[in-house]
Amino acid sequence: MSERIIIIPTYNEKENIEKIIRYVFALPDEFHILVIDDNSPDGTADIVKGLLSEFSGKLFLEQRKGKLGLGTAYIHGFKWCIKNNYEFIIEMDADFSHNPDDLIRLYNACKEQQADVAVGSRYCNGVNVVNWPMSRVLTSYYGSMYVRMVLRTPIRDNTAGFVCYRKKVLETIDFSKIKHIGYGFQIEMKYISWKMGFKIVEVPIVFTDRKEGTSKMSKGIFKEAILGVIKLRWSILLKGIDKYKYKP
Ligand SMILES: Nc1nc2c(ncn2[C@@H]2O[C@H](COP(=O)(O)OP(=O)(O)OP(=O)(O)O)[C@@H](O)[C@H]2O)c(=O)[nH]1
Ligand SMILES: [Mg+2]
Repeated sequence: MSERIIIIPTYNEKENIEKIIRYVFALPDEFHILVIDDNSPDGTADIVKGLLSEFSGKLFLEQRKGKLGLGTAYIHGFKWCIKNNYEFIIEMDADFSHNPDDLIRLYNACKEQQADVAVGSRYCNGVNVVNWPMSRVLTSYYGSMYVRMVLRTPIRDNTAGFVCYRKKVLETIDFSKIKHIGYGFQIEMKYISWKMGFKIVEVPIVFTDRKEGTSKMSKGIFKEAILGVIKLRWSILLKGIDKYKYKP
């Protein structure tokens, strides 16, 4: 039984999913993988199903009925990982933008530096993004600065999707209170963890644009984040962080 697991949400990732699964299982350190597929029309889930017996006991698949968004996919995965008693729960994209070789550094930041949340960060030392068009680099970089200003957090890469959480962080958060589904979800999770007093460490990573498959980013996801951070700040100022605490 591994104490660490990666959640990979997928929507139409047939070009990437088998490669990334094989890559992770070929790493010297053991990580389990949970794929959350939203009924991808390109048959991503069938590819995963074809690998389940080969990687029995360390590869898992959860299928949802349709495209319900990244945030709810992760929440579904978090609940599954808590139930199955994993101590370190890592978010990672399927498209190789996050280099699986960095997984161990995220894990070590939690295990050895006693972080509760380790964020794979593009903006620790300048900008570490490869192959993104300049417009997207600027949007992401200044977007993250905007979030820092509004929320007054020390976190540099607020929209990062390569993150390791200790189980106790996820057990403390009441997921029914998380409102965002896109980038806003990543911002909200980090902000709430920080406000609750958990220790957050940023680990520098290089983020590379996807080579295969297509982006699921949309203008709606972007707008949700812009307004969402202002609402989030106000909500916590007015109602306090306790509203986000899970009460069994
Ligand atoms: N289960 C599920 N996965 C999703 C959904 N939307 C995106 N994903 C997955 O979430 C990860 C991140 O999505 P991406 O499309 O790579 O988003 P991005 O990284 O902002 O954009 P690009 O890298 O430009 O494609 C990928 O593994 C997607 O397949 C969704 O609604 N449901
Ligand atoms: Mg991507």
